[in-house]
This record gives sequence, structure tokens and C-alpha cells, in this order.
Amino acid sequence: MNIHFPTPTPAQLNWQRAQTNLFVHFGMNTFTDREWGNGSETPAQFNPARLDCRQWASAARAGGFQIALLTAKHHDGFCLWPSRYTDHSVKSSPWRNGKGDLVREFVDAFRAEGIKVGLYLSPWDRHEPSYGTDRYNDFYCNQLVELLTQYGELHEVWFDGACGEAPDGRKQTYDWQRIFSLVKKHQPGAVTFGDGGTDVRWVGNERGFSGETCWATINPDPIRFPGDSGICEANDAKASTSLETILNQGLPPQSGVPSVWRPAECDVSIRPGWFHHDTENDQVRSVENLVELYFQSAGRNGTLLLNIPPNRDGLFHSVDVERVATWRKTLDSLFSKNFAHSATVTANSSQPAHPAAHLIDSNPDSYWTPFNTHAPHTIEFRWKEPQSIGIVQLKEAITFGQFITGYQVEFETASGEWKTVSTGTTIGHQKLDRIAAATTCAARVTLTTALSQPSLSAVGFYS
Ligand code: FUL
Repeated sequence: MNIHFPTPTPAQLNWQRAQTNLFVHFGMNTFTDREWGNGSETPAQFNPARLDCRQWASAARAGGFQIALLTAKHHDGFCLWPSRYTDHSVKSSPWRNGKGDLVREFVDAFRAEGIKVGLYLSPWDRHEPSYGTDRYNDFYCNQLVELLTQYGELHEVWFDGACGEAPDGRKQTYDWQRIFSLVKKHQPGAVTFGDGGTDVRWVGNERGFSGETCWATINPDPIRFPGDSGICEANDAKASTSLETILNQGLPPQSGVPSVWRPAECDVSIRPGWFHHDTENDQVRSVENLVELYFQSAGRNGTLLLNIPPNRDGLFHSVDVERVATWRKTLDSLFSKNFAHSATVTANSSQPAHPAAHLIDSNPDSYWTPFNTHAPHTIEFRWKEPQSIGIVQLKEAITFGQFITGYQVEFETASGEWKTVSTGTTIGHQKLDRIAAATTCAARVTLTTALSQPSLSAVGFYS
């Protein structure tokens, strides 16, 4: 039976290439010092006296984020834009005398720094009286259309899977099909994150990491786990029932199993909470920890979505600002010099139009692919002088799908032997392996197994 190999849409491909995105949780909870409001809060409580989205955006630029997502409405139902469909919004608050529009200020400030934007609109609304009835789906879709049509181009729309009950126990069935088709209609360049049928999947934990094995493909038939908050299409052997440890590795395309392209997003907060709490000012993640997260998410075929919550003044705390700037500088310096670019590169076989030289041309769209159809496929890098290498980077040309299931990296020792420095399973958009630093004049990458004809867009070696 033929296997169907899914490929990314242009929106998914752009999103995967972004690699590190910013989440901004801000709203009523910032003022009530809670993580989940219950909807009984009053807009009078919302007054970020010194709010300046330009400060957020400039910190985001120093942090190297590509797409920034704002919680336009969290579970408490308070809207950061003056929605026509409710009074529970900034228009009833003292902030900017009720004339403000935080979503507008957010998108303008981030775009001015060259950062793309996205929005989070919680389906679960603990304030709205129609919640739990069919009318709520109209209310929700009306709000969604406001966000999709009034704020220019969006690159991601985030639909939280949390689906609580109304106070009288009513349950809401969200009309996902309608919701997703509205996004596709109004924002075709945006990816959707959410419950089933989306473009981007939850990696299964809120700790910001994907697995060593990570497929951008999954079986779209949902499996729910007891105790999870609603979003988990996990179909991997390692999935467990604890929210902390669920890891959705995806699933390779297989014969007889439906398969779709749905890459993993690894969301995590820089602090213990998603919202700002002054008591957590000394619990901001360290630079070392953030670097580790980068390797475990963007370095494992996932996209990192790191949350920084503004405080009650409406500003990022100085510690968070300093942390992400230093994090980015550290990453830039780790990846500043790619030794592959100064190597002579050869492959045991190449298609004439896709030679091994494409692996080091810095063009994400060019690629190497072997002429031989049978593995193993080997690529060799040779230097005149010994290089000291501590990081290996492999990138699959995912435009065509994800195929590689096994690889090995070896260095040549001074006595001419090949020594294995790393092995792995999946590669996908990017695989980063940190190895015990070794000095060598030659490195060899072997693709040992693949589901079909493999292709790589880049190989990198860094100190
Ligand atoms: C969860 C929410 O319940 C949290 O408050 C937060 O917004 C997180 C990103 O998603 O499901």
C-alpha cells in the first residue's frame, strides 16, 4: 500500500523557520495576581499606568523573537481590545480613560520592530453569560472576526484547549470547523494552534521541550488523556497521563494510518506563572536554562514559544529583559561561526542539480539529495586545519516532507579512524546535537535509514 507523505503549507513552513516566538500573557490576572480569573472581576481593576508596548517590542527584538503572540482574551473573558460584543473590556476600564486598544498598540509596536504578530483568544470565557449555549459560538466567532479583520496581517492564532464548565455546569462545544475556516478565510498566512484540525500541535507539555525523536507529522485522530486540559492528540508511545510529562513526539507516516503535517510548538514561561506575579521576580529562568530550552525545542524539530508576562505597570520586568537579551547574545555567539562553510564537502552520491555544496550555501531552499536510492548515504567534510567542534546541526529539506529515521555523525581521529560522536533518529527542520568537544580534520554524516528519498538543506559544525 502506498504511504501518504504530508508536506507543510507555506504558512507552516514559514512558522517552522521562525524557531523562537514570544508569548505575552497580560490581562486581568496581572492585576488580581492570579493565573485563572473566574470572570467576576471588574474592568475598574485594569489600569496599567505606564503601559508601553514599545518596551516589550524592543526587548523582543533583542531576544531575537520572530512572532509575538498576545493574550487578547484569557479565560476570565476580559478583552484587551474594545470588542463591540461585550462591555467586559478595556473600554470599561480606567486605562486610557476607556479609549485605549491594547491589541492595536501591541501590533503596531511589534511590527515597528520588524516582528510578526499573532493573537490568543481563549475559547473558554468565564464571564460571558451565553457560555455553554449555541449562542456562545456566534459570540466567540464575532470576537474572532474582529481580531482577524481589524489588526492587519497575523501569523499565528492561538486557541487554548481549556474548556471549563459554566457556573451552572453547562459545557460548551466549540465549533472548531467554523473557527478554523474563519482564520483561513481572513488570515491565510496564519497558522492555527488548538484542539484538533490545526496547523500546529502542542508538544504535550508546558515546559518547552520536544523529544529526541520528533515528527512534524501525526495521526490526526485525537486521543484524549484523562486529566489533560483538552488538547492532546498524542499518539506516541511515551505519552503518559500527567500533564507535566506528556510528550507528543508525532508519528511517522505509515501505511494505512492517516497522516497530516502538524509540527510541534513548545510553550513555556520564563517564570513559574504565565502571568506576572511580583513574588516570582527572583524565579526568572537563567540564561543557561533558556539556552538549554532552545536546544531541546528548536534543536529538536520544534518551535519554542517563550512567555514573558508584563507587570502591573504594563512593562516587562528588567530582569526578564536582561535575561532574554543575554540569551540571544549567547545563542548568536554559539552559532557565529559555522566550520562547515570552510570545509570541502563531498557526498557518496548526489543528484546533479542538488550537489553536496548546497549544504553549505546558506540558502534554506536549496538542498542536497542522493542519486542512489538506497541508504546509507554519506557526506564528508574535510578541513586543512583541525577544527574544534562541540555542536552538530542537521537540517532536513522539509518542504518535501520528513523522511530520515536514523543518522550517525563521526569524526576522523588523528590516526585516521572514524569515531562516532552522535547518533539520532529524526531530524526535521533542525536537529542540534551537543557533543563532547573534539578536534578533527574530517567529519562524516551518514543517513542510515529513511522512509523514502532523504534530502538535507544544511549541515553545520560549531564550536
Ligand atoms: C493554558 C492556559 O490555561 C494557561 O493559563 C496559559 O494560557 C497556557 C498557555 O495555556 O492552557
